[in-house]
Amino acid sequence: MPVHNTDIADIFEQIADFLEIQGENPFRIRAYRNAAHSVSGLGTELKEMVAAGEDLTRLPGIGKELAAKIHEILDTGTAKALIKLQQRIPKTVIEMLKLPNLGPKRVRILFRELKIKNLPQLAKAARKGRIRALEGFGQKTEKAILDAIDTRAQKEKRFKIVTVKPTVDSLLDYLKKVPGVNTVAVAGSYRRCRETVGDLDILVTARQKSPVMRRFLEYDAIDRILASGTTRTSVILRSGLQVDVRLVQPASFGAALQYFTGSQDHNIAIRRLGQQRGLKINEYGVYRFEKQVAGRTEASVYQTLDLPLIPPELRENRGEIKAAAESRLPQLIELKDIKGDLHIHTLASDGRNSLAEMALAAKRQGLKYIAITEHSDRLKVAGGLDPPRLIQQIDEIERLNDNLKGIQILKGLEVEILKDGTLDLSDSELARLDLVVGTVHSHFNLPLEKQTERILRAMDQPYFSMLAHPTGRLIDERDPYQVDLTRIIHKARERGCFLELNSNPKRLDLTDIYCQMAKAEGVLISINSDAHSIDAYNDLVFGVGQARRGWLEKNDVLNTRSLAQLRKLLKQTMG
Ligand code: DGT
Ligand code: CA
Ligand code: CA
Repeated sequence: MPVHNTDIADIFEQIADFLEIQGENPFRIRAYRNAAHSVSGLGTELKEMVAAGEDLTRLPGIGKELAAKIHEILDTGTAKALIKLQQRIPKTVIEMLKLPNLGPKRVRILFRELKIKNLPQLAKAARKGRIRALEGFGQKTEKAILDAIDTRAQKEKRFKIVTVKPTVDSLLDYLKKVPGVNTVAVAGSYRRCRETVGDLDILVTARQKSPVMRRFLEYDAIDRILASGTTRTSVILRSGLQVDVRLVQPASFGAALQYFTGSQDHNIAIRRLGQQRGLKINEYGVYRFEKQVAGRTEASVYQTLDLPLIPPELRENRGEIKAAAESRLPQLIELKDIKGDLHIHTLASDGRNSLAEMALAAKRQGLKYIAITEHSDRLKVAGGLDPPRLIQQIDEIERLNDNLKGIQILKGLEVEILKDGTLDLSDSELARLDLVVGTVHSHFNLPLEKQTERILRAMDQPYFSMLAHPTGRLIDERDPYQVDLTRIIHKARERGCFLELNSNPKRLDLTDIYCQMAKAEGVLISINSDAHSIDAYNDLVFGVGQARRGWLEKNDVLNTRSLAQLRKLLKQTMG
């Protein structure tokens, strides 16, 4: 991983925090904080300055010792000084510093006197009334600490995109209908298609005297109002989701949309590019001296930097700005590019609709083909198919294919990858199928090496087309199992098989970074719904969103191919 200035600044800040909790010399602490400030404000990457042989001690706030630390961090990604401090004080102690009423001095007392190491322990001690007894605390502080922890917990709760989408749709619709409203747009992480969102950021333009802010306060799902003003209103909905609505001037709309779409890292990089050209970029516009030169549209903001509009899903400061400058932005995949769905269940295993219903619903969605992939024998809890039932289903699919127009059904199976990496059915049984989708549904707790070897072995079986939901994670419910996806991706390339991006909004693995990695290796991704009922096809949009965050283009995705092309590609994985 390349080390950026922000990483270095972050390490310096952490060192300062630790030193402060230890009660070290204030001058030393200040030196680290100054250095962090100086590093994060630099226009050039330190990495490049060092490569060019520049003397870092010429930078403000950087003496010999700190320059050496910068070299160390650039070389190793971390600083020994920080590691040493972390051994003495748990990292979670630092989190307590972020509460508004706790400075380093108080955190030091909590840690030393009550051995409190993290926020949950802090909350517990506060509830038991143990904190008020400490020197310099008192009952009022104790209560303030508890309140702060509660607010924080609320703030840190993130919402899956699928639970937020209906709210967004209904809220946008509601606001658009208010008299005088011209434009309503959602920004923030929602617009960037992140898999979860912390809160919603909505922007509105309206004619003067439009009652839009007042009407927003009457929206029926509101639980309480956090702030209400003429240009910004913040509320918490009954679901617990926070919504911020901002009323902006039309001349600033593009700048506000750019700013509030984020990500923050992307914005910082954009602002810095502006500074290099003598431009000030903020949520109101782009300014040269005091004169506004852009901001009515988002494109106009990027244009002042000679950049094309960068799709929101890419705005994570992961190379998108450089790609834009070099006219190498990807032509991101769109929902309409998806021609079929290669992971579908029916009543025969644990789905809720029949084969014919699933096929007809797919056709209504505009899909050209689907693959039926029931669970295999050993997944009894999900109605796994034994060989005779599989043959029965194959016959049924062939009969349906003869009668259906406009949609073709492929014969597949979601086969269990057993603990030793073999598959749940024999080669001769699998050979009858068009595709085999391998899955891990058991032994989630194997150590990294074992789990990886297990899956690699499965991928090496003669009949193996695709690895389903490659990490098994369920957002907020189950962590990914330990697996080395880099090796899995290499294997997929070597073997010519495919990886699934599972569109179920709880899953959405592959994640964006691994999509990018697979693309770089030339491994095709299949964006599947893993449908268990006809409405699950609607989830494909979430998979496409994640794929866009992973820079995927139409050509990087298996199920954008025509049926004939797809059959050819699948055949290569079978036998
Ligand atoms: P979330 O809500 O946690 O899922 O993530 P975002 O990205 O929606 O973050 P949020 O709601 O805190 O702020 C929306 C955008 O506004 C964020 O992506 C970038 C921009 N923004 C907010 N605060 C700052 C800031 O302090 N500096 C900069 N440069 N941008 C900011
Ligand atoms: Ca947000
Ligand atoms: Ca926000």
